[in-house]
Amino acid sequence: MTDATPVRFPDGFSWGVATASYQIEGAVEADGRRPSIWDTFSHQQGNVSDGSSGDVACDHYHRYREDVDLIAGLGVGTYRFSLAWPRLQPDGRGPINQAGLDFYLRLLDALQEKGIRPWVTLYHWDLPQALEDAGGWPARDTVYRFADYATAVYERLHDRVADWTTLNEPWCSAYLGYGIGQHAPGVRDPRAALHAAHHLLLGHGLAVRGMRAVTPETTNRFGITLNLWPVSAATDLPGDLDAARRVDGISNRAFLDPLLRGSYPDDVLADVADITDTAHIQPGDTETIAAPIDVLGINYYSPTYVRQRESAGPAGSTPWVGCEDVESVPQGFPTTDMGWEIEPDGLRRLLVRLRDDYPPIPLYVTENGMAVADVVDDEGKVHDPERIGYLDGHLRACRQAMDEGVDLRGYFAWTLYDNFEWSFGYSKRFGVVYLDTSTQVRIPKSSAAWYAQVARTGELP
Ligand code: IFM
Repeated sequence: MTDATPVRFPDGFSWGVATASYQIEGAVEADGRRPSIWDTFSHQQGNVSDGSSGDVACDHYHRYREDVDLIAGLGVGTYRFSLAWPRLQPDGRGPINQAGLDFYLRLLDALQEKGIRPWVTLYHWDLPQALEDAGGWPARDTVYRFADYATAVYERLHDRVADWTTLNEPWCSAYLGYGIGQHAPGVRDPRAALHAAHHLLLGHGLAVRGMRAVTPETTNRFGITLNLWPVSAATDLPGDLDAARRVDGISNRAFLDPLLRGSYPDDVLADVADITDTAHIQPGDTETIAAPIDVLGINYYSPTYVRQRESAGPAGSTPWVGCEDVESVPQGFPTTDMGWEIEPDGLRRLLVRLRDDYPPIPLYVTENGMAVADVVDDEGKVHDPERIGYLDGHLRACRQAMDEGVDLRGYFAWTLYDNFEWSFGYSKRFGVVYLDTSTQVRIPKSSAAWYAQVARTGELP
C-alpha cells in the first residue's frame, strides 16, 4: 500500500539505478578476461541453488547499448555499475588489459550520449581467481594488489568518471565469502573472515590514497558502499540487548568506526578476541582506512531484530562472526521473495543513526529494492505493485530522514534488470526490468514506469 501524501525531493537529488559486473555482463572469456572467484564458485556443484552461473547473465557485454537505452528510459541521471577486475587485470596484477578497458570506454561513451552520469564501483566481489589462489582477502598482499588495480584504472578513467566507490559491501565479501562460505570463494573460517574484513578496509583506504594522488586537485569523489542494518534487540532481556550490541558491532560499527572515526570499536575487538588476535592490524593501518572520503554509500534492504539463543551453533554457522549464540527474530512484517522482512522505517532509523553517531558526510542510498516472483502476463506485461510499494515506502523513509536533518543526496534502485543473484542464481528477480534468461528479452515492469516518473519529477506520485 502506498501513502497518499505527495512527497517531493529537492532539486539536485540524484536518481539512479545500480548493477554489478558479474551479475550482468556474461562474456566471461571475452577479450582476455580470466576467471574470478565467482566463475570458480558458481561452477562447483551445489553452490548456486539453480545450478547457474554468470557465464551469460544478461549478456550486457554485448547488449550494453540496448541496456543504456533502458536506463535512459528510466529517466535516471546516474548509473552505478562495477568494473570487473578480471577483465581489467586478468590475473589481478600487471598492466591494464586494453581490450577489457575498451568495453568500459564503449559503455561510458554510450552513457555520455544519453546524458547519464557514470558512478563506478571498483570491486563488487569478482576477485581474480589468481589472487584467491595466492591467499585471497585473508592475505595482506591482496590489499596492495587492489590498491594498484584501483590506481591504474583511475589513471585511465578519472577524466570520464567523477564518482568512485572502492568496494561494494565488504561485509558480504568477508563474512559470506570467508565466514560461512555462502559466497565465493566458499570458505568457512571465522578467523579468515575477520582478516579479510580488515584487508578489504585497508585496500579501500590505500586505493583512495592512490587515486587522490593521481589527481590531487580533483573534484572527483571517492567513497565506499556498506550494507548496514538497524539492529534491535527482540526484547529488553539483558542477553538480547547484548546480542544486539554484538551484531551491530560486527556488522555495522566494525566497518563504520575505522572508516569514519579511525579506530575499531574496543567492544568488537573484545568480542572476537577468541577468534583472532590483532596481529593482522599493523601500525598505521587504521589511519590508512580512515583516509578522508567524500561520500558514503548505504545499501539497505531489511531490518534486523535479534535475541540470544539457548545454545550456540557451530563456528562458521552465522555471518555475524562470533555470534553463534544469536538468532534473528522475525517481526511479522511482510517479506520479499528472499524472505527478507520489509520495514521502510528501518532505513530512516539507519540514516538518522549515521547522522547522530558519525562525523557529517554526504550519504547516498546506493542500493535498495526487493525480489518478487514476477511473471509475464498473457499480454506480455509484468505487473509488480509489491515492488512499487517497497520503493515508495523506502523513498518516503528517505524523505523523512532528510526532514530530520540527514544529508542524503541520492538514491539508486537495485536493480536495472533481473540478473544473477549470487548463490540464488536467476531464481530471484530484483529488477525493475524483467529478463527472460532464455531469450534475453527485456520487459520493463510496471515499477520501471513508476520509477521513471519519480526520477523525472522528483516526486512520489
Ligand atoms: O544482488 C545483490 C547485490 O549484488 C549486492 N547487494 C544486495 C543485492 C541483493 O541481494
